[in-house]
Amino acid sequence: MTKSQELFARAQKTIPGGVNSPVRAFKSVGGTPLFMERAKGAYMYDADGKRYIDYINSWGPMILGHAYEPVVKAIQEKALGSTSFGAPTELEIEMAELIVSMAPNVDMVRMVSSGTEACMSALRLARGFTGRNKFIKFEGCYHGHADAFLVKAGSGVATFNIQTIPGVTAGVSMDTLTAPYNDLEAVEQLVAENAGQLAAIIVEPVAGNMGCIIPAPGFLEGLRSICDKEGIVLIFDEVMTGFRLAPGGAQQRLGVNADLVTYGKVIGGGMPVGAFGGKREIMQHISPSGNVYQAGTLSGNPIAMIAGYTMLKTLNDNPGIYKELDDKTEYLHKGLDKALSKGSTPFVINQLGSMISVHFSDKPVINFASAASANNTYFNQFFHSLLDQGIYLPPSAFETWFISAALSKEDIDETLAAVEKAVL
Ligand code: HOZ
Repeated sequence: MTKSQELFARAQKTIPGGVNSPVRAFKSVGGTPLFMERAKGAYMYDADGKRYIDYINSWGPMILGHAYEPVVKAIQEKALGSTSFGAPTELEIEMAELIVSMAPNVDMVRMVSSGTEACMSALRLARGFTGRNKFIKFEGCYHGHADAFLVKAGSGVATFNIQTIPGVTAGVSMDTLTAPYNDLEAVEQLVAENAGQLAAIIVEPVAGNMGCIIPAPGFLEGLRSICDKEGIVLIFDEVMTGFRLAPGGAQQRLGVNADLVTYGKVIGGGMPVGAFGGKREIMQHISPSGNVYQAGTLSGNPIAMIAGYTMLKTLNDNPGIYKELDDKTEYLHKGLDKALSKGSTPFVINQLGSMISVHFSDKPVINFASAASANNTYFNQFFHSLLDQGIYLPPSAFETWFISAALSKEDIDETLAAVEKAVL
């Protein structure tokens, strides 16, 4: 029995399913989740001491690799001055100023403790601002686990194929309208059928919770113009793309601005941090300057702030990192193309910047339906073969692989050699 197997058996006695977030449980790919002990740079080491090249990177935050020294040192120093005040600090202003300077079209920002909170609060704000209740989300997009978003959601909900979520009331979900990703016509139809009732359209500008799915040319621009015409708040969920695709996230990289943007993952440097921000005229409706209530004891927590600030400052001061990340991911993309072509199973590689994923499908993967119809049983075999060879991919075809700056060309070559073995 491995140490991970022992730990998993023990964990299941006191933690539901043995994990604190469902996708980690390996339930869809089968087998025992690996319990991690430590990580440095591009590598994670499990409880049995085995090394893995990491393509999850904590589901996105570790863009500079694990235990990035300046972040670790900043946390250590900050902790000496107390781990929480529940009162404002200058560091929070510095963080807000840095975010506003990096993100296009963000005049004001509110810090929270997770991407879920960020999306939940942005939706409440859009509703409070417009005085409307309904909103549109896209099938297979995941905006955290607040009730209103758990309708045709991606990530774990898609991985476990949960159609109806007990505890999410019909009353809450009836205001959630859904359209297929990349389908502007479906959005236009919903908007026409619900004229004057839509508070928001929320979208992952590059979808990352059904594998990686790229917005079709004109899709985001189309959403922008529908929202402008109808007075609907356009929310970009940049929890995955924010500060990853460019210093100014997907808004900057793809050249489309949202009215509100939500952040998580990279913004916390590995600590529990989220944020939502946007135009001043909307943001000032948040309490206490307005009446849309939103709060958090640990919001703006000093340790979380210093980790996130140090990470963002590094990215802001070294924009060359983005080119490096893109080049590495392109190299991986080309190599995967070559290695997977040696096998007989058709595949699709979707990539934008340092987000990439593989679907085993013979047709383009452009939305949830095409992601779900891929050969996900084959993905599970592929996943396990790579895991045995020391390559740690997300344990689901409905997740994106995230590349870190710590990953070397040699690591990618090692990965590609493992991919060749996996498909032959
Ligand atoms: N929501 C994350 C994937 N999209 C999973 C987080 C986790 O299990 O740690």
